[in-house]
Amino acid sequence: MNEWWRNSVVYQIYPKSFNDTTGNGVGDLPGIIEKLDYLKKLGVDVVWLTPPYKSPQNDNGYDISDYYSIHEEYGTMEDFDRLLEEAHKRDIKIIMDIVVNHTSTEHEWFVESKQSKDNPYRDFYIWKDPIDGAEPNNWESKFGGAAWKYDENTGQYYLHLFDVTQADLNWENDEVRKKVYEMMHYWFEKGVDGFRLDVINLISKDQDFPNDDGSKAPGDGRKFYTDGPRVHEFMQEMNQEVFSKYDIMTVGEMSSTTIDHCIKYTRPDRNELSMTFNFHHLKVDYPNGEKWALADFDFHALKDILSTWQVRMHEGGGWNALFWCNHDQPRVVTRYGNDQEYHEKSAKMLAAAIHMMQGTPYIYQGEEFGMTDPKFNHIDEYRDVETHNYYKIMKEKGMSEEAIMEIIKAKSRDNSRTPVQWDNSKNAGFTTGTPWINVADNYKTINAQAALEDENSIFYFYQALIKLRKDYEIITTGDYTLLTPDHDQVFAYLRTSGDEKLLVVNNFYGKETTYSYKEELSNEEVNVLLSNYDEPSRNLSELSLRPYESIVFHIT
Ligand code: TEU
Repeated sequence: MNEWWRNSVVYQIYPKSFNDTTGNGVGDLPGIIEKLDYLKKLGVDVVWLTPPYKSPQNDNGYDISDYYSIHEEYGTMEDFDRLLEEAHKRDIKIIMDIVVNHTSTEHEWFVESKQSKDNPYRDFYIWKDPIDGAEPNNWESKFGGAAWKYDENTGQYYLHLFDVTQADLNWENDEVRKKVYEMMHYWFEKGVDGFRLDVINLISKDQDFPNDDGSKAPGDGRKFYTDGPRVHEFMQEMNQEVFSKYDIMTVGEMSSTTIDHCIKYTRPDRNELSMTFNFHHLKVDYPNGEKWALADFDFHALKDILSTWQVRMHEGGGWNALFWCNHDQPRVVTRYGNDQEYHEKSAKMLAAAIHMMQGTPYIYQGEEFGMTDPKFNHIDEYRDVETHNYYKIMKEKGMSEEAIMEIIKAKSRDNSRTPVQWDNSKNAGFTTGTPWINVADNYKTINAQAALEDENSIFYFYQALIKLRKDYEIITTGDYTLLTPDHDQVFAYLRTSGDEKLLVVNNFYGKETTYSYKEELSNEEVNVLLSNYDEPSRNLSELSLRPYESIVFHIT
């Protein structure tokens, strides 16, 4: 099998916020075509498009009402075909985000399903009788509140693990699976190069639908459907029926998963997926596992989690997707870096820290020139359904407006959804109209054009990292060892392949520090491949590191 995706770099586009060519304030597909040369310059191999399908947009497209058409504000199917063609001309592949755990309640299957208990589509979704006049169990929606919604008309509840307008499909139903595979073929026959599969590890539910007694925190029901009973069987069937027939890549988004499961999902001989996203390294700033609360990130936990996944996935023959940012996460430079004094240094350091690991790196739009959280102060500036749900929940709990907004400012998914800052003109060059969500204030200084004009910019650092992956096979294949489990500031690791080594040293803080590479060095040649400062120290037995300094050494 040709596994081109192992040394590829993927760029994620959230179309709504990428580039608007019509002036309606919403990004569109022609806007993506306009920027393909920019992406080519950056050097990425693959573009991942978050869902561009027809949708009422309650969850910005993750609520699909028709898998076979393009959301009107984004353009037409002709625009999509042109995008695919223009991307391919430039040797850029396109992978589609596909959401098959649930559909919009406006999807025709659900519209039919809720008509009556004996409708042929009834069993496409998960309907249950009330128990003692209430919800069938105590599972919670990931966006807050109960995961069940009562339907007056038929007297039953339907399951929605996300928004109430996102009804979970019933994967036990053979007909559902058949329809999903049929739809997947449609996109592959068009020529798309792969899929990112939304929350794909949640599709198989424990058919007893038990109450969660909370004995294993969190008691929200997730243990009864996360990496559920038949999930690997379904993935193998999907692979057999669809993926195996094309030269494509697949990446599964895995909510609250484990390493053992991710090895199963991605070990080539099991024929499931190419790679998985997991989120454990992005929960080290969740106090007691709670997203909606504030804490500094736990640096030791971060090193430990990333390193454990590196080592165990490698040993188990699995494959990681590497990333700091996506459309659900705050911007990493604000979160684990410093978006003020050390904006440029910390953005570059974070980039090197993740890109030199084993796996396939993902860059989220704007990350390549250091976009930050917008730090909106008022709830009216936020658009995200999850943010608004939590605002209500925290209000009901009696939390002060000020305390709520401090949390939302740090945690809202809208942190990554503000328009891409292309230049310093009005609305950052994103739109000539009124953007659907405000542009961050710092667009006059942090923007793509300024980055392109400065040879020392974050953009060119990402470009260099992508190029290193092409030039040094060890980045794709080498073993991984964490060198500094106990250092309070330094995350240093070694990649090894035969006699060749890559030593990657990152100072994660705004204070100077030192690091000593303990290995004996005799005749080896030591070269600096990349650094975010001029003239980095080369004395490996006593490296002095400046604030957020990052150095990649090649030792042969
Ligand atoms: O996200 C799934 C998911 O579990 C999260 O990252 C989610 O945003 C988080 O739990 C909220 O705190 C995927 C998509 O990436 C996200 O945008 C969708 O809203 C969600 O699925 C539902 O389709």
